[in-house]
Amino acid sequence: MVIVVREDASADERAEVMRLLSAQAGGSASVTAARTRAGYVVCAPECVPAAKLVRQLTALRAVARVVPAAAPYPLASRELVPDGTVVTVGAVSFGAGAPVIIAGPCSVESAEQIEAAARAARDAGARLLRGGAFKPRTSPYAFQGLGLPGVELLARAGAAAGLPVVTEVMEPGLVPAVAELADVLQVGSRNMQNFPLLRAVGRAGRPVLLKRGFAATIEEWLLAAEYILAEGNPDVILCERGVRGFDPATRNLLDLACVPLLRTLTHLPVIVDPSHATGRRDLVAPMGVAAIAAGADGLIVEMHPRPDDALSDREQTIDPDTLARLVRRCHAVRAALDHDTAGERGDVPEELAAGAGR
Ligand SMILES: [Mn+2]
Repeated sequence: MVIVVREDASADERAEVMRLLSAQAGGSASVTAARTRAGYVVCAPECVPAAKLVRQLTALRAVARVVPAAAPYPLASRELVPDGTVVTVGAVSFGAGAPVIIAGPCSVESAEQIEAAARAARDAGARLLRGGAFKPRTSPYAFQGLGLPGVELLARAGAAAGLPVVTEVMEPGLVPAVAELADVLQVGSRNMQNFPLLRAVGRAGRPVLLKRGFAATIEEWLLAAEYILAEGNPDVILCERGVRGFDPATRNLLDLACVPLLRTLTHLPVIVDPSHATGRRDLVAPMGVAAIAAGADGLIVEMHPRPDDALSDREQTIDPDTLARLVRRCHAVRAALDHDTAGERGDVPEELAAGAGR
């Protein structure tokens, strides 16, 4: 369960809530406090919200609300923030309705390349620029990325094009340096359960894009998000990027069912990466559109000014024209869905109401 504490509660009053819950949890260290979207909360995942305990808690002046969140990830659970969380990056909002497309190359390769990619991404309608500088490559002999100088090139190219930037960080020790330059910190699929890294990005003061581990269950993924939230960082965006399947025809198996499922389990925004999920550039746009149709809040897509020259992941990298078409289609799909939802609310647009009788 989670207890939302009144903003004006004193330190003593907060301590009283902690004491009561710790006693219930058998003195367990699992009772923690964190600042969240719902306010200051005390989180006691092992406490059962029995009637007597709820009565004792609600009698305390400090307690604003008792949330009986039964999920093992109470801070990420939908119950805590029923309306959903909107994560804001500069002028861009994830989870506010309009799909947000993030685009850019797999890797930052040079100043010229990332600047051209930034302009192409902006002109195609993307709202954030991606680019990897620390690359978790399967082989130690594959291109490993430019490191911090690469993040600097990315930040400069993003600023010149007017786009915030997102990049992966792999080591807890590098989080502060990358957070100085990047607007969003990405935790990659291979690092989803790197717990020291999750704690470090939880303290970094930047929104975090948390990719799903390629063999992670939804619950493991949400528990990884919980690590970040428990450190006091409320700005987590989940990113489905495919899980390992049995068929090498596609690089991974894109789990689109997780998008509407997550909507019921968590208040966090969800985006989809159709590039790593499919591994094939001809599948990126169709599956990107499908992700928006499934209710995703956005996409992250690999795009390169000259895809065939890309130093990494060129098979799944689309060109600027394909990106522009994809962005247009995503907005068209979302508009069509919104139109239909208006019908569900009873306010059917006149031209459709007239047509419905025919
Ligand atoms: Mn890549």
